[in-house]
Amino acid sequence: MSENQKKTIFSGVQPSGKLTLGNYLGAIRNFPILQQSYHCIYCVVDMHAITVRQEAAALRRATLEVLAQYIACGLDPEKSILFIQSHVPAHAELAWVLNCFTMFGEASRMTQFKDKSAKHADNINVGLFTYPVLMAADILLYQADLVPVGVDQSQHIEICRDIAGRFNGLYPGTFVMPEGYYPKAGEGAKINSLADPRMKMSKSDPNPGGCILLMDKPEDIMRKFKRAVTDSEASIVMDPVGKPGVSNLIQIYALATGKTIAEVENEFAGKGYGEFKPAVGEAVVELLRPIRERTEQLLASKDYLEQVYTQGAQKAAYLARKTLDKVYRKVGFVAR
Ligand code: ATP
Ligand code: LTN
Repeated sequence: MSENQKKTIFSGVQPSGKLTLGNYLGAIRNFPILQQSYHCIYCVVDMHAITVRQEAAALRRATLEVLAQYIACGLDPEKSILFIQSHVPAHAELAWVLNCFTMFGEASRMTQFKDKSAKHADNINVGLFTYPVLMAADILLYQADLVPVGVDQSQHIEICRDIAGRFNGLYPGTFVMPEGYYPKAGEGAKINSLADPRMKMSKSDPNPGGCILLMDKPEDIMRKFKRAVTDSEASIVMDPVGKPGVSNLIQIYALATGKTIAEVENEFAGKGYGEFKPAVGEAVVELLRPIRERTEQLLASKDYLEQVYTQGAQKAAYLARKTLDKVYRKVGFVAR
């Protein structure tokens, strides 16, 4: 495929804490696969992260850690544009314009807003409310065709498409209409908490036992899997409704080993949780070991990371500016 025919991919991850196995299996794992055949742009969305209170030093550390983990998970800064959202002012600038093309009612319907408002009842700020508009700006600035994310983000992709459609209706030909690119069911679409398998594994989960972090040490990973909540009926079969805990573990084991769900069920037919849980732990330890080691090396090379995010921001800013100029012209702002 020639360079000009390649489609554009955009995605982002918040540096709101330490990355989890859910972030990896649901989203980041797919990022490097796509960089061969698409123009890929991957962002660390620090401006989204401050919709929830963050400690400044921790946010700075987490931002560099997500960038390092992008590279450790296989993204190549020579092939993909890797950058930090707050380094490209066009994100905030386009978000303002799009705020004026987003209806209060449609933003009110976002389940993430409702969930986070309930979780942070003492800080229901306007940024949390307009979070999806900033996310729409991220995507539309780069005229992205595809957005690889976990299924929990599908409502945000839909509102982005609604905003783009409304804007294009008034000002034809402004934005490419993006599409979500989700893992299939059973292929990492939704990894659940080990402590409460009906809930999504989330980096902001207050219960650390439920969450495997990419930087967890092998002994911590083993302990968390051995304590994973399952059920009293010790059979290893996929049944997401009746046996959510075991089904979550089967999915994780299948993804970590490259086996199908049926192969996993066969492998453990007639065996109990005492054998299965440590096997899942070991598979995940091996999956994450190279990522953790590479991340540690990269975090020790601050100059290299700085070079990656500086060059990434330059390339991103050039592309973003082109779209922003077009939008400013269409809405009637006087050219600078
Ligand atoms: P937070 O807990 O701060 O809201 P998060 O853990 O949900 O964060 P994000 O930064 O919002 O993580 O998400 C990064 C990417 O990881 C998104 O594409 C999201 O869909 C995906 N993702 C997050 N958690 C999971 C999960 N448990 N299973 C599958 N994909 C997930
Ligand atoms: N809301 C996303 C993070 C995000 C994003 C984006 C993902 C912000 N901007 C643009 C894809 C494209 C999340 O994963 N929670």
